[in-house]
Amino acid sequence: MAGYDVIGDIHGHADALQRLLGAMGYERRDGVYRHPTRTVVFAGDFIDRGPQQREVLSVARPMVEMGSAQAVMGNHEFNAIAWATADGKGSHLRPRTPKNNHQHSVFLEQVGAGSSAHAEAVAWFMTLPLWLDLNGLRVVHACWHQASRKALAGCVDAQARLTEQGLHEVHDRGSAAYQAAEVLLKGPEARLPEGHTFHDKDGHLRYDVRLRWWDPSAITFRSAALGMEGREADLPMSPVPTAFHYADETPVLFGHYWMSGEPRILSPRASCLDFSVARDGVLAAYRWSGEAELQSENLMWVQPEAP
Ligand SMILES: [Mn+2]
Repeated sequence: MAGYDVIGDIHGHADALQRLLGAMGYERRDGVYRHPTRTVVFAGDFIDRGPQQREVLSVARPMVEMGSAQAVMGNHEFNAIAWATADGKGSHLRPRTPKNNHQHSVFLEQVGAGSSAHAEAVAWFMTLPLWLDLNGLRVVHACWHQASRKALAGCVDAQARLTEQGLHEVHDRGSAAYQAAEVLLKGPEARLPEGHTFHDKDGHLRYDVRLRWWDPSAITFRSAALGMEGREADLPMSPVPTAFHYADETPVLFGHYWMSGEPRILSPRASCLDFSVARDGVLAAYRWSGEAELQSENLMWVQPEAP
């Protein structure tokens, strides 16, 4: 049985990444971190914020190219590709609006917008699969969802990598492929029952909630909604759509959700590894060795700053 060390969202924290690799027994030889018996799987979101985004790519990319790691695409790699790709109608797949430019500015400054390093980074992001179905373990950035994977069948190759045409298709708002990519890379949402809304932490009126899809006990809007931060009572106790609930035997690991507190397993078959290294948290990994049920004792983590 292959051993996989799955690493959550890194967001430009290269020092933490290298300390985590070192703590797991990876050694850098000829510029590439390797382990005698184990393989890293990156859960996506290498970039977007954090002080060392280029350095993160210069650690992760050679590992993937030399076979000591695999990786899936995060929503921020997806957005970076779209920002850099012409839509054929005079704009870009991610339009260069002031808001989108601002969101992307830290990456663009560090990599140099339009530089060869920028082009190389985007080309590498395009090689990342949207999911990995390994032997006994699954990895995806935000949500494993069979119907969404099926809806993307015409947009990806046999390794689940977006094709050039698929990339354009997943940016066609309203298409099934667009929705499916949103679910896998950004996570599922559900529309509140008629007449219900809530205000998010920025005071914006919301009609949809993000779902705790990994928790089989999250069956009402109130228990399933993420990020309510104390405003759960605003939500109804009515049943939530359960189409996104993960009920498969094969364990799945993912990132994306900015969890806080000490890393822990959220559910024996589905658990998040993003413990917010870019927001006063830690960089976490799960060391998998074939078990069907995920165990908290297999988690490892490091602080963003060296002690
Ligand atoms: Mn993410």
